[in-house]
Amino acid sequence: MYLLHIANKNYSSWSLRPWLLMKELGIPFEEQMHPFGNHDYSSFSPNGKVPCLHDSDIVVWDSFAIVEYLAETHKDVWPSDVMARAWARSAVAEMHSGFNTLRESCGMNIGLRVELNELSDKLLANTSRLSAIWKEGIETFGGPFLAGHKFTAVDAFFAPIVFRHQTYQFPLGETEIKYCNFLLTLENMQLWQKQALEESWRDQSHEDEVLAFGSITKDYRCES
Ligand SMILES: N[C@@H](CCC(=O)N[C@@H](CS)C(=O)NCC(=O)O)C(=O)O
Repeated sequence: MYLLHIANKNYSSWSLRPWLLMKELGIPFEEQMHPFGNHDYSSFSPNGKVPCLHDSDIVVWDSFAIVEYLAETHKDVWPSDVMARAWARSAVAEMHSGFNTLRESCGMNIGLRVELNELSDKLLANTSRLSAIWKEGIETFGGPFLAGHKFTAVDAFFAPIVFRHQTYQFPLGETEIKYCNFLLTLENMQLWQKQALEESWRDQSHEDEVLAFGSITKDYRCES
């Protein structure tokens, strides 16, 4: 049985990716939660970060590597169509190595609703590129998922952005907002969100990150 090490569901965008992918594809796994601030991740993860997947004595760290490891034995990780697969891999790679302003100024904090202090040019450049990728995927491959009619790794990689959009409401087009609303209806997105809201841990650095870029208008989390 796979063992997936993750951190707080409220904050850990990287943890969400493999968790959601495995849930959506029906790949059985156990999860182990390590709240930020209380644990030394290097005891189970070579780079001291989550997510980290253990499969017997094989250890795979980094969300992209985990997805590729799973793809070796699970054919539905990537789209079956060669063109959709090439597009999905490119979009995942771009997400994994880019969108720095969006990540920094709109950190994942699922329980909050936040009014951003400003929509900087750099943030708008990120959101407009995001819109272009999503629109292209949905229009080219027919939706409702980014690379066609099935949930694949590319949806898992952008799922944290869906939660970020729910929190910060940065500008997106009609097609992209429809995609966000659709992804939020998935049972496993709802399960992750429910568990995130039930967490009582707070990590000050993640809380401070939000306050550096905006003001909190609502907090749906249970009491800390
Ligand atoms: N590129 C890595 C990033 C992993 C990462 O930054 N994880 C964060 C949590 S979301 C972490 O473990 N932070 C703890 C630390 O840096 O000490 C991936 O895709 O898995």
